Amino acid sequence: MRNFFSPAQLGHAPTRELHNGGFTAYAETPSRAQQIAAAIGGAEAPGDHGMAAIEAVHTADYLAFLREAPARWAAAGRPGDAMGYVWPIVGRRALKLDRIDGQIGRYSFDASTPLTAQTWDAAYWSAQSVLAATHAVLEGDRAAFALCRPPGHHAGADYYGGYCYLNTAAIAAQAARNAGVRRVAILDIDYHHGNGTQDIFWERGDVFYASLHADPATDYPFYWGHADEIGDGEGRGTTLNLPLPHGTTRDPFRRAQAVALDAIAHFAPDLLVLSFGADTWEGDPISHFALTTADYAVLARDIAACGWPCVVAMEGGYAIDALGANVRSLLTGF
Ligand code: OKP
Ligand code: ZN
Repeated sequence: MRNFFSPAQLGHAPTRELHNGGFTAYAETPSRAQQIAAAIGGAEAPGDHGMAAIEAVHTADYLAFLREAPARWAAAGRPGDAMGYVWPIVGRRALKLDRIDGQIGRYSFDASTPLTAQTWDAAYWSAQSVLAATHAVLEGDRAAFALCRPPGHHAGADYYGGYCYLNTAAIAAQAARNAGVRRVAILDIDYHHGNGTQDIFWERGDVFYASLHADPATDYPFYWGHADEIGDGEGRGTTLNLPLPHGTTRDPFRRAQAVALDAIAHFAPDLLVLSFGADTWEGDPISHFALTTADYAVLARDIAACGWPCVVAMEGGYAIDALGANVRSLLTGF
């Protein structure tokens, strides 16, 4: 199985995040990607497919903001990483504000996702990695792995959050659609709900989104991922949320995944995008499921047995020392 990663993805290295009332060291570190690359025996550098596939998912004003915000933050005399501190509540007027803090509030949803001078390049190449994997699958490979970092599934069409800036799974799914693939399913097995992916395809009947995740009643991102969220309009019924309790082990996780795979089979996709997070692992420092390293191979075999061509996009996983082995286990299952 080919895998893709660009060293430019390592440049993004925020120093800290706001969490539970205080600043903590940033959990989504460059070393995550280095550990994975080493464990899977290296990765191919992706080619540059340019902006079109990114612009097919994200709005032009949001992309301009992402590229320009760090320089504007510095110009405002601020030290360190760009971070927000005020957000509009749902239903406020869509004001066009010039002040950098107002814009950060407009284009993000949390305080755990700073912008640095290297963020745009890293996110851009994370997207190029998933596009390279998508093209490998479109050209006939059964599966390909994109070592996406920063991750993507919390980023919406015009917002960032949850360590995510560009939604790599959505970029892959939309690129496949634009290349002529009729129906695409996204299965998200990261510990957290992929609110950005859900929002992007909320009213889309051609892209199915299914997610297994910690119950948003207890876990980030709180405001999305509840079982009654099923999509709307043409997308009504093409979103499936399966929240799971703390302590979830392999068998209940595997049963929930089987429910998702059944729903996806009923949808009959021509291609699958797997948003894979290893933060469901038993020792993850910010999560509360209890999967083992060997379990990932079992889950991957269940997915591969469905027979859909599959693009795997890396999402979370914060137990650095176990991350490589966990990703290797998943890829072995394919
Ligand atoms: C991103 B992905 C813990 C803060 C938790 C952010 C969670 C983002 C998860 N230091 N808040 O889905 O793995
Ligand atoms: Zn996660």
